[in-house]
Amino acid sequence: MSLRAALRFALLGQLVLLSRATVIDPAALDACPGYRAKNVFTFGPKLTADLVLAGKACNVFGPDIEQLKLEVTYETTDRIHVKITDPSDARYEVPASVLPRPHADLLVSPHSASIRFNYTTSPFSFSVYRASTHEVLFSTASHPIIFEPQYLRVKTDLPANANIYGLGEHTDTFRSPTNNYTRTMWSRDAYGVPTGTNLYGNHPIYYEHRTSGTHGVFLVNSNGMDIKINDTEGSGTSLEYNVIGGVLDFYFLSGSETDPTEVARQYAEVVGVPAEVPYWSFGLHQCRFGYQNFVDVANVITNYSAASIPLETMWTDIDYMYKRRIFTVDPDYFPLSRMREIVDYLHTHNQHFVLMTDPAVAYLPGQGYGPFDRGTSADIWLKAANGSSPFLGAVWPGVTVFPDWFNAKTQDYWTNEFKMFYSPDTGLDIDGAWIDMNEPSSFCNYPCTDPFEQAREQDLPPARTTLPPDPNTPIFGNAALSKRVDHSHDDVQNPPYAIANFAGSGALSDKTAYTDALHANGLIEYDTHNLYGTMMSTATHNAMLARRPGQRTLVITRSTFAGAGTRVGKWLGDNFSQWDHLRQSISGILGMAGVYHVPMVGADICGYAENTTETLCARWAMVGAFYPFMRNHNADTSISQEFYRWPTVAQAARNALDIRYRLLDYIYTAFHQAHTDGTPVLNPLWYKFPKDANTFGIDTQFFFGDAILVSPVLEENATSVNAYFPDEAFYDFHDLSRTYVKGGGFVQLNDINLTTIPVAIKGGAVLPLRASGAMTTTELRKTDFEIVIAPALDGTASGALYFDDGVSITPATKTTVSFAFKHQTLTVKGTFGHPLGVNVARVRFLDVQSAPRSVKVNGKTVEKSAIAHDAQAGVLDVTLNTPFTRGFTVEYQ
Ligand SMILES: *[C@@H]1O[C@H](CO)[C@@H](O)[C@H](O)[C@H]1NC(C)=O
Ligand SMILES: *[C@@H]1O[C@H](CO)[C@@H](O)[C@H](O)[C@H]1NC(C)=O
Ligand SMILES: *[C@@H]1O[C@H](CO)[C@@H](O)[C@H](O)[C@H]1NC(C)=O
Ligand SMILES: *[C@@H]1O[C@H](CO)[C@@H](O)[C@H](O)[C@H]1NC(C)=O
Ligand SMILES: *[C@@H]1O[C@H](CO)[C@@H](O)[C@H](O)[C@H]1NC(C)=O
Ligand SMILES: *[C@@H]1O[C@H](CO)[C@@H](O)[C@H](O)[C@H]1NC(C)=O
Ligand SMILES: *[C@@H]1O[C@H](CO)[C@@H](O)[C@H](O)[C@H]1NC(C)=O
Ligand SMILES: *[C@@H]1O[C@H](CO)[C@@H](O)[C@H](O)[C@H]1NC(C)=O
Ligand SMILES: CC(=O)N[C@H]1CO[C@H](CO)[C@@H](O)[C@@H]1O
Repeated sequence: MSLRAALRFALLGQLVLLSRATVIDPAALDACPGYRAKNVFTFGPKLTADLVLAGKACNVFGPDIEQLKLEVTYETTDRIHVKITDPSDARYEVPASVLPRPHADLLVSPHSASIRFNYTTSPFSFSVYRASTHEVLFSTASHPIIFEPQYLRVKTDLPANANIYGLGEHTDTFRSPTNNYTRTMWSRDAYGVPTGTNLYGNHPIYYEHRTSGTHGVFLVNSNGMDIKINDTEGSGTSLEYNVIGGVLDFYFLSGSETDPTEVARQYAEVVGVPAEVPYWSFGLHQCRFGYQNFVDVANVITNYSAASIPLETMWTDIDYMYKRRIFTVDPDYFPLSRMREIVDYLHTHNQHFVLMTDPAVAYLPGQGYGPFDRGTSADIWLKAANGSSPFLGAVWPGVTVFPDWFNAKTQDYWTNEFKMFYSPDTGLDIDGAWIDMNEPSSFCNYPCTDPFEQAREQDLPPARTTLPPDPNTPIFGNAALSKRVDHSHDDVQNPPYAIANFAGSGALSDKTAYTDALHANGLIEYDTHNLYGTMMSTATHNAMLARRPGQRTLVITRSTFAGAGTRVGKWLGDNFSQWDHLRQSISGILGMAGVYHVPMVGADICGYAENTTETLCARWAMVGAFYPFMRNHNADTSISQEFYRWPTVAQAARNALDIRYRLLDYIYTAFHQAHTDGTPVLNPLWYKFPKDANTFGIDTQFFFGDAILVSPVLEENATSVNAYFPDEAFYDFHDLSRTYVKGGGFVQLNDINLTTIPVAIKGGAVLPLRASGAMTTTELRKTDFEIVIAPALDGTASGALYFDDGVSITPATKTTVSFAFKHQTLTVKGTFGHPLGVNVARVRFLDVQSAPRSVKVNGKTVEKSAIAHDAQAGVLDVTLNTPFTRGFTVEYQ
């Protein structure tokens, strides 16, 4: 959550911004000399070369580096690693401690690779093409590479109107705009700003889709950058990286010619598969900024239960803190003993509790504030440029220091603070952690020469008058780099190329830690800024793990970098209660869950800032039931928006939660699959219909899992939606009726009242659904299954179910079930290591036009009384009521 006053500054920033971002003439860059390749060696899967400046330096934003090193490695048959570095200088690279790289010991021959690297020597340019078709996927031809101390440029030509997805975090359409467009990567506490500006996190990966296939390009670089995508002339799109540091470190992923999700699995091989989260975390979460005291918090819990809306997890924002200092409770408003009562109450009712923790620690020397004192004696704060005192910012509690996640002692500090404050015995026994403000955000405007003054001006809790003690000299260096990066000749505050940072005045250090702030291992924020949130995520994940060893954690963060999903989930930040923010949330969750592998994601339901309305909140409650992470949250000055506040919203929430809970094991299974191999848990339509160009731009509908098509109403006052149905059978989730549009087409769905959301099952799916009505996920796990078979046009269907204890990282026992349907026979097979403990109540076959002559279960004809055929809906129900402890078959004739 952002400071209300921050809005004022953000708007000021907007006026100043455009003057700061660098505008360059593309023709001038193309006139640069580029490089010539020398000493090209190829041996097996590796190619190396020296790149020598090929003419008079153009020195656009600093001196061109004379000689570079090129290294190309075929790491798998589907992945090529291309790295261009300066051999004479230790330039910054994303440390492997933050983003571990895949092992590439099974090197492959270029001849067996599905994509290949090609190059020209003079001038040097390179391309990557698909081996089967020779189609060029990436090419720098006619766009010389520029490599300067603080400016790197690589540009590729792409087809006209290219379908590009990714390069988040962003608020644009899911398919990237291609016309005169700049995407900026620089983590920022973004509040109330227009679309198209830099946001909280950074994922420099894109997938490009063509009807001939889908591939991916990942630039491993955490420095600030502008990525320009331009199809102004309409003749072809260009994509240009303008990066202000680091090295060129690309992974090219071949994807596949037929299945777009293949590229997601290949990307997971590079950045890691998403973490599994606890079963309970798929339940409904309630939060707000502005709960006044513990009585308020308790009342929300009882009011949910009185309204029969299943509340799984209660959250509390920074309100609970004493003067907004982390690891404290306000003794008058949120006394520890009463908060412990609330946590106990939740736990005895199989419900859960989450609290917010920010990174910034109140700077309170000599005042007995333990978290500050312990961090000071451990000497783990991020340092000012001179390395001798902590870097100071101004955040919620006033003047603050920031933990330095690169300091090897910071994890112990953080783990210990979590252990003490969140102790089950003496503190608050949280079930999940919520981390915010980790861009890192500072309210101090640039130049932040006097954070004390700025804290006073911004009414942040009391300004301190005592001077900071000299901190101890750092006692170790985390050897992320062999040589310290030499930035002595660089202007790290105002680099010659100014990325289009939207924060405050646009200066890189505005509203955050200074770019010259120094880490324990010698790295500076100029290089590592975009990693801060992700490193805090790792430390928090580890601290939570230390509290409950062996158990999955739920950590929800605001700022992320590539790879964050291996440890944490994320919410989309401080949105507004506006219809377009409801719409944007779909593109946002598709990016996180479908491209970046941060699948535990959701937007603040009903909107964070401003006042929601009954209709917006009703529609949003229903869309939110299909976010993997479903949380209602709002701001302190907004009207209350718990779902029970309006009868319509309460009913909408009950209806949508009913669908969500029935599908909970289905989405849990999808998460397990994602954790296993990186298969996305949410899918844009084109992932499933890659040849249908109508689907490429659709981001108002999506697949929850791979078979539940959600087509919500997203316009104010609308009661209909023009939904696209690709060329396949679909079945309405509510009445199971079938829709088929030959070749695919739009269908206007009418009379969608405020408590209904259109949801359809894609033909080809077998769904293990739970019974409805559970008020907690614990209760849900005790309800029976019904198996729904929705045949594809070819008459077949398949599905899966994964089940375990729901909390262990490595469960002792697991159940894995597969469902296959063909020739009017459902075959269920599995290993039932973890007892489901419930029955299969019935099996429901869809698209059965006439009553069957007979139905057999495990080859034995069943009694007529166990069969019901609804000719109108085309549904055949077979009642089983047998324990779900082994496989079985059901066939009809
Ligand atoms: C490789 O590059 C050369 C030089 O541009 C070009 O002539 C050749 O066609 C390329 N090969 C493929 C398979 O694209
Ligand atoms: C490109 O966008 C910039 C900034 O939004 C604008 O000033 C410029 O006129 C646009 N140029 C073209 C060719 O559309
Ligand atoms: C896109 O190309 C046009 C025409 O060359 C140019 O004027 C504009 O500045 C470019 N936009 C960006 C964002 O680079
Ligand atoms: C809970 O419900 C009661 C009765 O409707 C209402 O007076 C109260 O304001 C509600 N409190 C909260 C925190 O929701
Ligand atoms: C180091 O820099 C900080 C912040 O600019 C400053 O407050 C401090 O006095 C400096 N310390 C020394 C020893 O120069
Ligand atoms: C929201 O509603 C409250 C209470 O009616 C009002 O005080 C506040 O100004 C409203 N906020 C906005 C942004 O309209
Ligand atoms: C929806 O209806 C309300 C009340 O008639 C009106 O004020 C509002 O402008 C309408 N919104 C849209 C987007 O048409
Ligand atoms: C809303 O529509 C659903 C589905 O058509 C229907 O079951 C329900 O009764 C309607 N609700 C109201 C309040 O009209
Ligand atoms: C500035 C900001 O945080 N915008 C967010 C508002 O919410 C939408 C989803 O509702 C996000 O996509 C935006 O990033």
